[in-house]
Amino acid sequence: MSDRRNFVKLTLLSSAALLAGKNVLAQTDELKDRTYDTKKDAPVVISTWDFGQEANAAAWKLLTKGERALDAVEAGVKVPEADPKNQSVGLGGRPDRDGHVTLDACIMDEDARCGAVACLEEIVHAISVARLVMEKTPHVMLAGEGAQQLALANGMKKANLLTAESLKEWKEWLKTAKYKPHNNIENLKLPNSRPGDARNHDTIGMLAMDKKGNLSGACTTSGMAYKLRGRIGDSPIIGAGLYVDNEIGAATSSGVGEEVIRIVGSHLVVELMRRGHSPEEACKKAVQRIVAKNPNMAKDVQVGFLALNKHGEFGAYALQKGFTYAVRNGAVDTVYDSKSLF
Ligand code: SD4
Repeated sequence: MSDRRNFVKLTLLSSAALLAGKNVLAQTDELKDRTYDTKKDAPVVISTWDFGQEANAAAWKLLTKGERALDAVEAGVKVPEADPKNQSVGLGGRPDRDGHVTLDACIMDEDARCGAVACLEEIVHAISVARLVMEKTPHVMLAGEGAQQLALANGMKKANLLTAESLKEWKEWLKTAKYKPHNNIENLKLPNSRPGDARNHDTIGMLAMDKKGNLSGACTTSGMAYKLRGRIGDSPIIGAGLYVDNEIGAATSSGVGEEVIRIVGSHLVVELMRRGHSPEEACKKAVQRIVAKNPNMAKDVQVGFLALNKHGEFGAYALQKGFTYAVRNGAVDTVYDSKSLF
């Protein structure tokens, strides 16, 4: 009996010790991980591609007035969404193979609140619908008709997103109807690349830190040109196309979404920053992860990651040459070339 009592006591004690040990470990890990807790360069806004510079300007106006990063990123990405000449975001986006322009977008704030829309049609500002999902529904993501209903119920208007230019290109594409999502770099001649598929995707992902040091992000796209009807990429998927952790940093991606989803890319980049990597190192490691998973494919597609940490430091890395990103802070208003693996 007493043996049994001792055994029970010992078991309880060791479980308690183990539990305590576990907690101590978890806490230590957590403390060690929290590298970033200051805001050196706020405000700052960064976004993917050259056209991010114009979007940054809109975000910058709000950031310098002391507005929330969330408002800034929404206002910022609305610029390319409304630009009919930008054929990869919002109005004027290239359609799917059946001729429908379908939009994917997501938004995330400093409290890890987030909203997303996928396969949204006939609404220019997918990002604002994503924000509606975040703020007006108990959900994180709405797709298709339901997303459009939410937009219409909140006063947004339907619009034809297929511009004459995108329609013309699509008709041209139909002649061969070959889906080859190689690369988004016009001047890069990959072995299998052909006119028309070289520049078929250019999402805008934007990350900002406001004067209070709070982070938010937004990502919006018409997705891969001539995709299958119903195809959803990484851009509306929290963790893949965008992730924000206000204690550490934020990340976003552009390129072939399937490859980003496979490694939950943006979340991975943020977690790598949590482990102490600089934004550029974190992006590079995420790109390397893509290659490790599929070395043959990786040579033929483009993926770029962009990251901002809680110090206001930023960085990017891509699979292929040609990925650019725009930065606006107190010191610069510039477009940078990202480093790349290949
Ligand atoms: C997608 N990631 O739908 C998007 C497309 C993109 O540069 O970013 N293109 O897969």
